[in-house]
Amino acid sequence: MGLLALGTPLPWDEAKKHADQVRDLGIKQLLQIWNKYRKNERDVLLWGDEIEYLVLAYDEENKNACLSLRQAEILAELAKNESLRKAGGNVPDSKEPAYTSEPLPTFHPEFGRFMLEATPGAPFGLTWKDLLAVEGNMKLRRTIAKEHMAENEAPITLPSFPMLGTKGVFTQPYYPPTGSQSRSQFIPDEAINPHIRFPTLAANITSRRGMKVAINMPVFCDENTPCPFNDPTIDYDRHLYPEDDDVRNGAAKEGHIYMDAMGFGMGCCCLQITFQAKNITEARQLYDQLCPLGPVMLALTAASPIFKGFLADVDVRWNVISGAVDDRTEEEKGLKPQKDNRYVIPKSRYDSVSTYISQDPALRSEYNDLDLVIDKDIRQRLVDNGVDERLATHFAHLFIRDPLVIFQETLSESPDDKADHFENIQSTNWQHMRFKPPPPGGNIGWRVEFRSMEIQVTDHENAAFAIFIVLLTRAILSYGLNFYIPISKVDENMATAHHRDAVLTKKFWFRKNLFPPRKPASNGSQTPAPSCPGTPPPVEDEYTLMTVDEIMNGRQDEFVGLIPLIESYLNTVNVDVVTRCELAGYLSLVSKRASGELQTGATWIRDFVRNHPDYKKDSAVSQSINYDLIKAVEALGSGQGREAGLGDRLLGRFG
Ligand code: GSH
Repeated sequence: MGLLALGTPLPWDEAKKHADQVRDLGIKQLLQIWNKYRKNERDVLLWGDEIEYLVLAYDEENKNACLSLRQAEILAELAKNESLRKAGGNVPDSKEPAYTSEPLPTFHPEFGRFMLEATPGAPFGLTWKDLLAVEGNMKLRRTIAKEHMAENEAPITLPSFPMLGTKGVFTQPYYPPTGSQSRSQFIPDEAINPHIRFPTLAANITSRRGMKVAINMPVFCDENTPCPFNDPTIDYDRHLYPEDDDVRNGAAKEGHIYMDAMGFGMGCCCLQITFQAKNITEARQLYDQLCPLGPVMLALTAASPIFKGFLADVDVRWNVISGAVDDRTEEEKGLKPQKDNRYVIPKSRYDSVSTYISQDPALRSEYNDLDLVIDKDIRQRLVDNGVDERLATHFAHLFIRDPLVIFQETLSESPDDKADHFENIQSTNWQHMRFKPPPPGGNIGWRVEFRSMEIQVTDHENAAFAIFIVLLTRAILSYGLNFYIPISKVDENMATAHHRDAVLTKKFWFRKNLFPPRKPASNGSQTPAPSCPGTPPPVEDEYTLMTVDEIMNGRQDEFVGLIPLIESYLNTVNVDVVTRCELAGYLSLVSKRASGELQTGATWIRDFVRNHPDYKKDSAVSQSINYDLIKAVEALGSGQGREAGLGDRLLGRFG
């Protein structure tokens, strides 16, 4: 989350009148960036991670683990200490230890007023020293966050808070579930970050789509779960807002956990990795090559089996967020004939990527096999101004969306040397990869963000997945690896990743041969090497269904596996023994998650609930189960409980 602009936000009825103007200014800004930075060259690949936390508040008297709504106060405390340190002063009356790592991590707000986000403070490089510093830096972030919280508060890294939206008390302080911004039956507006961007986003999504968001996740049917399952927490008789009619008009589906607010989605936490490439070409290559990995890594990092107090029949957060910010109208969803809207749009704003963008000859046109909805005028304008067709198409696709939050003041300011209008559309296209042009005026390059992974309970796991992705990018660039499959298959994989225990029970489309064709011998002979392709094989022959185990660990002689591939990359570079051992530990965690030797967070949490003495085998997660679960999650996150065997199945006995 970057800097949050301030101003007077327009309600949807006003904002929509300025949508074309914002798009126009946004493209103008994009073209300025393109002209200024497209030839940028840098040598160093930099990267950084973002960790999102839930802030807990325990009510020990009632044995209740709640969400603390003190985000603003905690951030203010953090900022106070940070600025004092930057000024070189001591922190008076502070129990703050002298941190040795510089620069210090930085903390940011997120959508939930119960969330924090932390970044390393400065990007990591690619030295082994930097790679090995990742886990320590993540631990430091957790420690610093904890030190700026009240005694009964703690940061935890869990993608979704199990009790969010339940009937009991799940926030501190408590607020009844009302509020004109979300109009939710379950989550009070007070649980949203009060910065005006967030309530406005929530309200304008509802206004734009013409009803509240409706998120239905399948319930996990246990022995005593009522069947058919009708979510018992829905109040069909509430008459506070016109949107209360939604449930009377069938918004809640049988057999599903029903959620009705943006907070259910954007209140979830993830682990994101951003890479700065050496130039735009490399950024486009990384964007494409990491794209097919998105769903696989979602399944492998699955850690969200509970929503609104019920065990779900899914393990991941993705579709909850997708539904939580789906601002499409009935017309755009193709449910009504087109009258007021311009397009039928197959996906939510938060969804999987729909088009590859690289200029790599390995990108066959058959891979971009979705019927992409684009703004043709915008594409033409970009092409007329020198942007190549592929990139122009990518942005023309993002720009089919309306800007959701427009600050009145920005409409009359000069758009030059800024990116606010461009970012208005770009950063509310929450796809599983993001291609990020350099912000004007700074020294940041072309970046790519990998966004699908779920946050993990411990920093060891978070570091393992971050390091895995970083090493994979190294292998991709150094071997020129090719992960392309038709992008429609990536969509299919995204749906597959949601299945309970997909990591062990499902198969994902994946490319069979990752290596580029061998180049003709450079001995002057004109005869191509035998493997040099003439006519490429049919695209369908290039990919097949594989388990996550096969993708990660390999399949006999047929498929090399990503971890052996990374290992062979490490064999080609100069790594000292100690570093190699440490890296092996991280890779081993990823490998064992894929093989099932270790559990995903989702399976571990599900087992914890199902084995709890208070669990009635009816899918319901009670306050007492939640309390014990959260205590265990917090203990693991802060490095405790291992000697008692807590988390062995998640991390391994000696992990
Ligand atoms: N927490 C989300 C997840 O689990 O995938 C990702 C974070 C996110 O997308 N946050 C929203 C946002 O707009 C908050 S409304 N972030 C800024 C951005 O995407 O540029």
